[in-house]
Amino acid sequence: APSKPPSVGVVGIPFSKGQPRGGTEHGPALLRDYGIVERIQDLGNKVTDYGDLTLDAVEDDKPWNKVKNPRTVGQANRKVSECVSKITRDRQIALTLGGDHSIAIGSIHGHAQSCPDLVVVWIDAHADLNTPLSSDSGNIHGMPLSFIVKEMAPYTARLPGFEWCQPCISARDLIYIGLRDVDEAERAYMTECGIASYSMQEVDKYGLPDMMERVLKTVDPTGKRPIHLSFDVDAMDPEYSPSTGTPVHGGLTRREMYYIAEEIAGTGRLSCLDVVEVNPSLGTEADRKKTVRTTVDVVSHFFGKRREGNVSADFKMPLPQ
Ligand code: Z70
Ligand code: MN
Ligand code: MN
Repeated sequence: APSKPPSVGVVGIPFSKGQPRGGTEHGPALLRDYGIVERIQDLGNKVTDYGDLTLDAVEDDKPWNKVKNPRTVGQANRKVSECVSKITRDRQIALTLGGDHSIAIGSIHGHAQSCPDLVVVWIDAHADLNTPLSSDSGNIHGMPLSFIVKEMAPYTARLPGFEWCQPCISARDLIYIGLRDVDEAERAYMTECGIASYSMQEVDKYGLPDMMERVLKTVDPTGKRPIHLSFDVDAMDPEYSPSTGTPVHGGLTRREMYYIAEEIAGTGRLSCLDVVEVNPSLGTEADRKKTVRTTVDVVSHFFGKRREGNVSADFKMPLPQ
């Protein structure tokens, strides 16, 4: 176990151009207003808040075939990469507050600049492995991993705005949890490249304890490598996180996410956590509350909160005089 509590660097990424619905650019404000930074601090972590990135739309950003906003998404991710690279180089855990899931391109890329031996755990209802050629929607938030995984190079195309971006992880260093809405091309790529997946089918089959043991053994049998955890809140069932762009029924429960988060925290190797696809503009006020509450609760378990209870370093036990 690490002798001193980890130090965390938080950055907001107010971005929505990887998908068609406005609102994810307000994700960071919603999470901050609900007290996400204080919650992590109160667990004994040293937190540095780097504020929100300033991300502008590129003018005359014409679609590339079906792909929307390529230059805007490319330029934003270049900034995300630089920021996450800096945070993780200083040995802080990076916490990125999205924003839609396209921001994981920059987040993983930047993390890999500082920690080239990282592994990626991708928790999502979707595989986000479409290429600019296979995508039906043209939304880049459904494609981030196609830019990042080396084995995807033969199947994909270069996009304007992404000249800076090179694939930086191997297919064997990526694992999915929670999938239940995977496109045909994505399934074919996963099989071709040999990407391991614990879809909801495997969650049901193995149960969480056995599954998490397999997840960690599969990507890191010796238990030494830094973990990049990309958490799309639509991995959870819409009952818990309704305010997101593409809710899919049959997802992870709050309790299952607590288990996953506590197991990941227990490795002591979490090095970057993306929290993406919170969209405060979708649903009712009650939906928004539910979503932010669940999300912040889950994040607190990634940063040390345990259901068995926590004792802080400065706790003084009341004793009889
Ligand atoms: C579909 C696509 C997606 C999130 C939707 C959906 C992708 N496979 N990802 N919502 N978070 O458009 O490529
Ligand atoms: Mn996603
Ligand atoms: Mn998703």
